[in-house]
Amino acid sequence: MDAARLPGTARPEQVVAHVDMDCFYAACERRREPELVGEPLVVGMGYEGGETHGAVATASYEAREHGVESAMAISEALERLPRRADAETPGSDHPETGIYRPVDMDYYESVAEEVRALLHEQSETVREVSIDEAYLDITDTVGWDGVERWASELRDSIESEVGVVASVGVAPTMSAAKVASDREKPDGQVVVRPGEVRQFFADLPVEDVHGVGPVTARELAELGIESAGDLADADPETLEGRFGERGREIWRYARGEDTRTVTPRGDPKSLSRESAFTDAVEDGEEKRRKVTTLARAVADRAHRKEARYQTIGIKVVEPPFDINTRARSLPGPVADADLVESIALDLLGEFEDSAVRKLGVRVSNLDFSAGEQASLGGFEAAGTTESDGSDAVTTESGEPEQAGQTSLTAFDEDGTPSSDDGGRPEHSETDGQASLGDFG
Ligand code: TTP
Ligand code: MG
Repeated sequence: MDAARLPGTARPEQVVAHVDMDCFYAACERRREPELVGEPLVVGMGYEGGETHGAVATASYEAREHGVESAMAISEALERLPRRADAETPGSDHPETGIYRPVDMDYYESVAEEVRALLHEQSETVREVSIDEAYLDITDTVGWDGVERWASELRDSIESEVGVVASVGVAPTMSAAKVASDREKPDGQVVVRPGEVRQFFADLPVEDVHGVGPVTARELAELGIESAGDLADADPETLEGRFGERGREIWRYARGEDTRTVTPRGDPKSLSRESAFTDAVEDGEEKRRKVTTLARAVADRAHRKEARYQTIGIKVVEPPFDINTRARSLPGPVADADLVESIALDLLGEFEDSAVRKLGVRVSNLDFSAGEQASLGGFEAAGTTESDGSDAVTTESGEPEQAGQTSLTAFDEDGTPSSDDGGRPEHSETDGQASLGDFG
């Protein structure tokens, strides 16, 4: 059967590539520290050298052989793969040891930026879905002929020019391309041609079907549906009865039908950075230091994206989950790192005596229209007015959000929920991956 001509396939001729870096954070660490190549390497979020708290952001493939995987507690990872230094102490009976590193999002983001630049040379239609993956519509730039060579050259250039390793999947639909990029990881590529999509899915576990998470997979298993092929052959009415409209949707995906086309994202609505303390902090100086660092990181991000901002805000999380946001709007859009810092610090003043477990800084009301820098005139006026307490500068969204209702990553308004990977925000401009939640 020719999957490309199934009803519901929008552009039969569409050629979609999905590019996903291999053990991305670990690959970044290896890029700047080549001695780590070939070693079992674990990158921990909320982890600090020598400690046992935090969670695994990613593990190198060597570390995965020891059962270490993303989102596992560092303490558990350490049981499976002891830290190198620990094992060197006399009496250790662990011959196999690994190296642990804390996350460094700024660095990974800069590496991701280099990869993105390279991808944008390949096609005008690139959709970034997370820090390390993107879809490319290569219908016009590559087509089906020679697509294997294209994928292989792309992987080579990512490796030689950026210094990280990518896997690539190419298929007529986005969902098949995504599954394909995962099939031969690491350092792999898989091409699924039109007409092969349904066969390609047939033997895969049902979790590989777009829109099927672990919960749905369990329910499907109860119906005797374990492979994508089983799902494709199931009665759509029965599925609809059980799962509603989504039942028919996953049935279609399992049959290789996917009408989505690769659409580049619009500009983000806000940019933010946030960071958690290991234990709640009361010390004013320490809080100010963190906010200063975050403010600089956000201003730098905005600068790289050529975005000006009219609103500057902070997020303060008090234990256990009290999320407070404060923001101040300026009379016009600006681009001034010092102003981000001084307003963020000023807003933090209200929390001078609070115990704080997480802090964030955000700029919003973004303006991408002007390539040139904002004139400082508007700024200084704003700054002055602000300290005068004039109406020209307003404080907004001063209401504390309800504890437990807002996820810690909700600070990022621009994150659209991902339909690609079980709810991880697709367009997170925030620090770190949302899936790991908080690791205070
Ligand atoms: P992934 O692409 O899912 O994982 P990966 O690149 O580490 O490994 P793979 O070779 O299987 O693609 O995620 C990209 C990065 O996102 C990953 O390097 C670290 C981060 N991440 C988290 O912080 N938490 C998570 O739970 C996951 C899955 C990823
Ligand atoms: Mg990856």
